[in-house]
Amino acid sequence: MNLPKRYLITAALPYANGLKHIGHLAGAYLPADIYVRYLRAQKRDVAFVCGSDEHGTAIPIQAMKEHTTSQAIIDKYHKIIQQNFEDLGISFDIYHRTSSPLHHETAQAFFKVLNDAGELETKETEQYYDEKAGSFLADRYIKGTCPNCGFESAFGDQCERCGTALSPDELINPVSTLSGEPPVKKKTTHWYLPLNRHEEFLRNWIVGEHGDNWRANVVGQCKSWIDGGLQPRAVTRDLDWGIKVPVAGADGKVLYVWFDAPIGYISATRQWAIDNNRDWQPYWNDKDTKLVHFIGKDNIVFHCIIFPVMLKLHGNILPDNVPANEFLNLEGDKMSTSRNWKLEMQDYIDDFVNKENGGGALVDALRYYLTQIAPETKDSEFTWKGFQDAANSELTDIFGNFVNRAMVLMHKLTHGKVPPLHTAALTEADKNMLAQLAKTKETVENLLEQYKFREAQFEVIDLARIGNRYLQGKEPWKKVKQTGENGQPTEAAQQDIDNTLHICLQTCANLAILINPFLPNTARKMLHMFKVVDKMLDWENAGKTKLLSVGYSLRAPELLFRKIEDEEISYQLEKLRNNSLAASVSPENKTDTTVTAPANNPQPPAFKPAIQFDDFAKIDLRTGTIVSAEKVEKADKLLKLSIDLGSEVRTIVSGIAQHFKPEDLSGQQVVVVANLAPRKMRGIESNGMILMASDEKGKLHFVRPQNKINPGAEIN
Ligand code: B3M
Ligand code: ZN
Repeated sequence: MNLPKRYLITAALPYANGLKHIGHLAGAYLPADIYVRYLRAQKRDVAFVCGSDEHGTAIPIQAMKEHTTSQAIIDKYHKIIQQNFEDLGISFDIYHRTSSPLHHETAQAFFKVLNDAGELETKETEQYYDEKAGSFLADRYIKGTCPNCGFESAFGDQCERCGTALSPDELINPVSTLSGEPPVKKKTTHWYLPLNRHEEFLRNWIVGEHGDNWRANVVGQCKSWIDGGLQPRAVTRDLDWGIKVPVAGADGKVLYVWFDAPIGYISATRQWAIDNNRDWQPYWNDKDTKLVHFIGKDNIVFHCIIFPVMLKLHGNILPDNVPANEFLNLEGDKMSTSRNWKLEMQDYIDDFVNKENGGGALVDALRYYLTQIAPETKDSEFTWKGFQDAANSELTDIFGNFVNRAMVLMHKLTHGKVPPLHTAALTEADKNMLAQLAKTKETVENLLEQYKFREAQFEVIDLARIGNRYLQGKEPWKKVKQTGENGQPTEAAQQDIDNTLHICLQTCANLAILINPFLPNTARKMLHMFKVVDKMLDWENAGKTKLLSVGYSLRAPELLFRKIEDEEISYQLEKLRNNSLAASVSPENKTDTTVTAPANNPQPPAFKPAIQFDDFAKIDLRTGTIVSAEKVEKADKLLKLSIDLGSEVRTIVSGIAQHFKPEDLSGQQVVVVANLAPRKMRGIESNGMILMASDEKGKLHFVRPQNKINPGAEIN
């Protein structure tokens, strides 16, 4: 194999507009990290760059939602996301920001090179404009009725109800979300990247050069784009958030976020080089650099069509591969922020990592499962049960168990020391096991070089599985009973015990090296037990059979993993359902469905910020008695309740159908927030909210007076 001189590995820059979920992690960051850790163990020259994507309309839109500024949004999410990655062991060499001056400068210079060379076109078009707000409207800023499903709040780029991709012209009765007024059309000039001029180059490069070595889904998507005919693509926008177009007379215009974001890889590399006293240029200009973009499938066109054209025109190298992943679903459904059907990195860290001493084992458990189900060729699915099985049956019962048995037996049968190898006494099984080490190394290496992380990890676990089988077959615990006249094991028996444990321990050392790219915390823990230094993890050591020296005494074994309990899984499932229910009914109802942590996760949620008494006094809490209850049609979580509040009988819709049978409810006393503004749910007007508390299993209970009292009584 002809090795490149250096590697530049990028992972998609996450928008700093909200928390990122495990689908993002599994799609780009984790596979990139595994690959980079492998390259580093191979001592190859590698830079792993990433950072926040801080432009585009997504940012000001989030700022509107959170009633704050765009700057505050990017500052907030950049910090959280960066920390999340660090907590989960994603080992970027730099996590940069596209809001940095260095990036603005890099992106503007890039644009100028293309524009000065005549590689961009300008065109005047008509675009929606909000006269009241005095601003052009990005597609997302226009709402109207979806021509496809009739949903009244569809966005100008997409209907969130039926999923159809839209353009603002297709909306019926469009209004501006800035002022609520209907927008008008106004003329504006923009710069375009004429992709149509580069069709032949793209076809030759993607289909011709890489048709056989890139993933089929990537080549397929690109091919159908090119076959459909490429159009000039606008690379500027009328927007006040972004990188100013560096041309006279372009006031009020910024670079399109998808023009500047990939240049973020270059500016990140520049900043990394500055910080480390390196030269960034060869990483982007020298043909002997291997550039690999790790992304999710929704970013394929940008990384395989648009950015490569930009790079070619600018005189940079092109990516060698773009191993894009498909999507990760969650418990039978697509992950979605608006429907709150997701598992955020932050959630996993809060619930599993931060509560655990060090948390490394649980970081690795997540990394393990996400790689096991990596959507490399088709969409795949995260289920909590699957996570539990992966952690318990594979990590703990196979990998952890093998290492633990080898260590325990070594302490029992060979005085806590690495026993010698008696070559003359080697059995067929011993020889096969020793030969397996080199075989597994080669297989794992080949798979990693081809970005087949799921299979590569499988092979590592398989080595532990083979090790377990070997140890089981050799039965050193029985051999120790083959004693001679002195009561000690016979020489033959002791030699066989020595050989078995020697080979098992060398297998453990190999496992540490091979698992290191995937589960770095586990590898480190193993080093500690073996009392060896980091250097042992160098990839060139894999396959070797003399990694732990004979006579060397090793530490007592520590468990590498812990089992995931059933309660932890049911808690997560309940939390997922309740969060999505809260999103599907109303924000106010969130308190109806808060789940508290299970007993072995005893942290209740943090307290909300202090309020003044006057704030509290605004809430009108009353006792009520349920008169009747019925299920709401086509909503398996909602009940429609009639509640006697003394002076009137109210209708309240509550998300409690999975906790109570309607027929059990009449006569029950509850506490009602009586002055909550009415809200329609599934066409029924709900007038108030019932207070609930949830137990450690997530089951809901009514909060009510100690003894039954008159309905309508005030609660202070
Ligand atoms: N921020 C979209 C995304 O997070 C975008 C990626 C940019 S990579 C240069 O999916
Ligand atoms: Zn629709």
